[in-house]
Amino acid sequence: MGRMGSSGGGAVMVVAVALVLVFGNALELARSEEEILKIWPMPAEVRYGQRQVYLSGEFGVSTEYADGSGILKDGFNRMVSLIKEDHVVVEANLSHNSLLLGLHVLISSPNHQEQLQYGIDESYKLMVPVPSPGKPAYAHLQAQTVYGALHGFQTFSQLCQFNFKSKVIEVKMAPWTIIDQPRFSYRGLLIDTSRHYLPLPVIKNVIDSMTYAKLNVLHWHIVDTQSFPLEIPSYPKLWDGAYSTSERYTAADAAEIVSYAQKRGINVLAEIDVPGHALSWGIGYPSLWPSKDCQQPLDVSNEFTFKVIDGILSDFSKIFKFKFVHLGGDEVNTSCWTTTPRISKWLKKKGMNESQAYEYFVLRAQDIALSHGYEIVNWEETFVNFGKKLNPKTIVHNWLAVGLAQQVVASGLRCIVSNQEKWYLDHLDTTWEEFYLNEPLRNITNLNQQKLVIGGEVCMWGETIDASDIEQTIWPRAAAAAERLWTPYDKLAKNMRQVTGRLAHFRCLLNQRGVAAAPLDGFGRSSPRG
Ligand code: CP6
Repeated sequence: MGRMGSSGGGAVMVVAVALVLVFGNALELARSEEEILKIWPMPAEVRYGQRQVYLSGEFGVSTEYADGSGILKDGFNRMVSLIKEDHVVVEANLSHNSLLLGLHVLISSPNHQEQLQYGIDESYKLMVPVPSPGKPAYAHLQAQTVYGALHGFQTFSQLCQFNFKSKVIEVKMAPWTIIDQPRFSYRGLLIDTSRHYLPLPVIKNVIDSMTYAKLNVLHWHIVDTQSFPLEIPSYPKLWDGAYSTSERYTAADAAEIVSYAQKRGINVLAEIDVPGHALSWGIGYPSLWPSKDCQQPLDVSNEFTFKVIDGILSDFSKIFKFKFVHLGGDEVNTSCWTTTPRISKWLKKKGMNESQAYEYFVLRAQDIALSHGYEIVNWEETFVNFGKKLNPKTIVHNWLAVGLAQQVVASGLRCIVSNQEKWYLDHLDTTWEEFYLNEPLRNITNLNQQKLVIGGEVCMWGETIDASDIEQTIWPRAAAAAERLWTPYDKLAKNMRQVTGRLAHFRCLLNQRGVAAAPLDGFGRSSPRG
């Protein structure tokens, strides 16, 4: 409730009182609705009532779906433990009049073997009835795919709470009907394991926390200048570039991360950032460097460079099943190419200047990725420099200019929005409100062009964070972006006061689930609170 400030003249006061008498009730209702609907991100359509129902002690899942991979069952079990939050729950029984026996799940997709992939149907419909006294009933969840059902589980978990008096799990404001689907198909979070190694349990925790906010792509910026932690069987000396013998991922570890994420409805977008962010590759294979004292970008004149890229992407194709791979291409300073006599001679022979050589490199890397069945994501510099020469399957990843997406989609290419002023989590002074208000379709009015913006991504670059503080730097601000990417535009709260209460509640929920989300007013970890 807002407090009333001191009022000016008496007449103003009288009018104000009259207005409150006439409209006060309506305003009050509107506000309490926002306070009550503590679901994050806000679903597309929500209807609710005023009754209270309880989860039976035997609350279980029932379905006709042949859950061979166990995705549905495991998802349900994770949901139940999220709901219980480790409390000692007393089994609700028939003395609780409105008892929910379980959740009945209907998967309507004809293809039961549905693989997780970009663009799959993530919609769901959730109904929580009010059972009549003495006649327990089931809640119902319908989805086209198991991954839609997983989102439904997340929403259901947010309707439930532990009642500290009766010690049972209750759902208030039943009956509920929620019809939901994401606004954008690509809702990403970048992690960077080159600047700081992130242990596997940390990455798994990040994946779990993403599911709470319905994010669905983990962009794994695996290697960069600083270190090369991943085993590449085709070129086994590459991970000589790891920080240490233990700060590494085996190929099997990477496959395990992909499988862990997939089971939770999250695709993994693997990145190699070539040619400008690849110095660590040369620790094991020094011939990839222009020279011993000028070590990046990767040597454009050396066929071995492209052989190694081919080997990496060949190994990737066995592990990273997402249809996209990220080839970087940002921040390329070509001076090592011109100052190294061997390479400068090669450039002259080929009749290329530095910028043409950069283009040659990026396009050749694209061709290699295509040959392994991938579509390509590249950072925005490649679009700014080469425009329509990029393969038409390229997705341009915006990070610099606000408004770049408009130019990308006007040229017919697809775009992912991550502009650094708004969606860089390592910028500790960017507030959650700024994350929330960053609109991916800004100034894009043409419907066909809007469809080319496949979504957005918040970026947790690793230079200044590690396992000790990654969670509180990601959360709760990533959640603000997650609602922007999930909730229909016209349902997004325009009034930041209304959204604050809901996000504060979600942040508490993250804490209760063991995620070290920072307070809303503390933006990053170390920024002044204010
Ligand atoms: N590493 C790589 C980075 C960044 C980029 N690429 C980056 C640049 C500026 C800021 C934050 C991150 N650390 N490989 C740019 C896409 Cl402010």
